[in-house]
Amino acid sequence: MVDSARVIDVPVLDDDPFDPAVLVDPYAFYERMREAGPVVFLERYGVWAFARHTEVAEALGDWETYSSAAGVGLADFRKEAPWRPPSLLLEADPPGHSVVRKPMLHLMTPKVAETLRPAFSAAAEELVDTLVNRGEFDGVTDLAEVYPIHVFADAIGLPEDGRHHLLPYATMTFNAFGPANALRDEAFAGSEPVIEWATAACQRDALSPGGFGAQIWEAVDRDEITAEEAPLLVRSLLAAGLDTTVGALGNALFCLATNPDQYELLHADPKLAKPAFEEAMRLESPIQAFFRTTSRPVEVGGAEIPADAKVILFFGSANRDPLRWGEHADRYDVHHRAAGHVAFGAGVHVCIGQFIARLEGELVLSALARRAATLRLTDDPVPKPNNTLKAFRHLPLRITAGGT
Ligand code: 4IA
Repeated sequence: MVDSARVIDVPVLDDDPFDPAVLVDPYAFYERMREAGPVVFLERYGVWAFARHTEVAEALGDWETYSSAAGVGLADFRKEAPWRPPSLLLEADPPGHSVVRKPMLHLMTPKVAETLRPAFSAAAEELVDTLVNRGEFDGVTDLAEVYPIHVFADAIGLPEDGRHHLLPYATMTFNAFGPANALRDEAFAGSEPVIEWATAACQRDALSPGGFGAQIWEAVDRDEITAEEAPLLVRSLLAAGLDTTVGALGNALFCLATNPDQYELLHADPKLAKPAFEEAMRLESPIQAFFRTTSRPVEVGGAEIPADAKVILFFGSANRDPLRWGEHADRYDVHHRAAGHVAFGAGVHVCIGQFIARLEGELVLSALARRAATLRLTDDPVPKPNNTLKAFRHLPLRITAGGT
């Protein structure tokens, strides 16, 4: 157990980062944490927190001190049983982590992502065509939720039947990283058929030939991974690859719709789609925070954090830290070089799907930019509170047709 923060010279805050009101608009809370110091203690949960870019990046780069094996949510797996068998990737440390990560990384190199481009591009063009013809649509339910479920589920080789379980499954996964609050309980209500479908979808016979899922199983034939590991690694794709990109696409649409001058720049030069997506990842990061657990006492900014302590790393705050990004850290700027953001993590756990996520973002934004002269909200966006993900439930949009 961790001692109380009294013995340590760190600011103590009584805020609840998992309060739905904070989750949907966390930026004032982040600013207070960053200004309070390099480390703060959140007394409600008895955890330390890093909200500045330097400390978050440092922790991500030091897996030996900041372990993932006790889970990357609030729960310490050594004290309470996780809701699912731990992920071999996310909830593991080297050397075991490295062994399974290697074949997974191989599946998703930038080169492999490029082979997906024709199919992913055709799907983006077709979907955006339909929406431009409609003029008004919901950026989340008609676009952000539709596109990844189509293209990435196809790339994995998932059965068509039951794909409606994918988002509820991811909603459970990401709420489960937080405390046992109402959000988590709601996500798990009626979860049995969802988990049942997801478990079946990870089996070899459910996955169509040529997809990422089938390729994971082929690694078993080459003795790179075991037959027990394969379904868990397929599960990682289901858990990590859908709701994250859904959030990212919705958040990027939000950034563009609320910054008409920036949309105008994108429309005038659709090649800005890539940096426009990256900047949205920085400013409205789908994954707002993950925990680590200290494997030893560690000194940070003059304070000592004991061993076996949970530390929450606020990616969404690091990505807006003025110490790293300057006084305009909160501004959406399609010309900004967002490199160095930690929305995909960093270090040994850095996102393996990042090239595919970026491809999806680029293709959707570029298809829009080439067809629509304007993109605006017609009503208030509706946020979708989640213990880990920052995303929208609805984004009422209007676009006017107009080529570049
Ligand atoms: C897994 C970081 C996030 C996208 C993620 C979620 C789940 C898993 C991996 C990564 O279940 O392995």
